[in-house]
Amino acid sequence: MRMNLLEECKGAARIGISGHIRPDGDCVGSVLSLQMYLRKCLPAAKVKVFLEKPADIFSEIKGYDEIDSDFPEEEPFDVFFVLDCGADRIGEAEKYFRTAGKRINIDHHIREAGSGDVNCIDPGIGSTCELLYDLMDEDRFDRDIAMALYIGIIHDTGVFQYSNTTPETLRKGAKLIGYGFDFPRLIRETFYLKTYVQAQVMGKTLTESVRFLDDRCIVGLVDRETMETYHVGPKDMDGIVNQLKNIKGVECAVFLYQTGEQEYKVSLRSDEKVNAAQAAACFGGGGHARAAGCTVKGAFRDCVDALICRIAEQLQA
Ligand SMILES: [Mn+2]
Repeated sequence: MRMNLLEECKGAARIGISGHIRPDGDCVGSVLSLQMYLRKCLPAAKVKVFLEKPADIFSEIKGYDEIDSDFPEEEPFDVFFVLDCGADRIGEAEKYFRTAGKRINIDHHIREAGSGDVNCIDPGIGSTCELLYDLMDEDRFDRDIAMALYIGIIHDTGVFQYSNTTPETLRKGAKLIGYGFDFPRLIRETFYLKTYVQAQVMGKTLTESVRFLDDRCIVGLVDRETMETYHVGPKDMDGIVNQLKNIKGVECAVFLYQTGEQEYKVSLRSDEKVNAAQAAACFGGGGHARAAGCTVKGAFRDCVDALICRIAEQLQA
């Protein structure tokens, strides 16, 4: 299960790194911390990150400006890393993965198998950054690496709030803030701060939300019209599902935004009773027990009915 990062990269002259489309804090933190770590430990190797352009709230992480989001043609890489997902979610970077000499997959999502030649998949760990922390040598950490790992950990644990936070997670967090970056500001600016329109869309979604199953399940929607009126995209809707979940009595929150005429992207958040990953898997999605996602197709009412039906089965079990 555990691998030796530097051993796996031994002799490699060209190393590529990628993560999932719509990169979140854990994805950006993990690809950039790995880039910094490999450059530091293997100075002879050329290390490069290929990733869909992340939100600019992450621009303070070292290496952000060097991220390649154009996916130019490149010679095959000796080693190619896929972090925080499988090779099916890396978008255009898949072409590098396919041709690489050695493929390495590091992830913490619930999956049947890794997609690499070497895999380190641990769904028992709260974030890919926490998993990378274990794979890296603490003695090689510096302020920039520590900050990148910290951002990933806070984003995937909801700032040490979700049940995926363990005593180990907190010990690692404690060690990381010892490097002296301004963590209260990072938490506020990358996790909590919203633009005015983001707050407006969240408010509108909460106001128009509907509860089902004796108010234990709540559904919120942002349709295309709203996205056009407010000029918001998927990145602007982060956090809405958590806000729905924070309503008293709600055991499962369902947030949908429209991606096509009859297509919706779904995020699920749940308490112990509902396994969100299991519900999402019914629609070809996945994730974690308490937080998962999928895409549903059809008329909105039918999509909601189907989702509620899966959740009801679990709530009533
Ligand atoms: Mn993650």
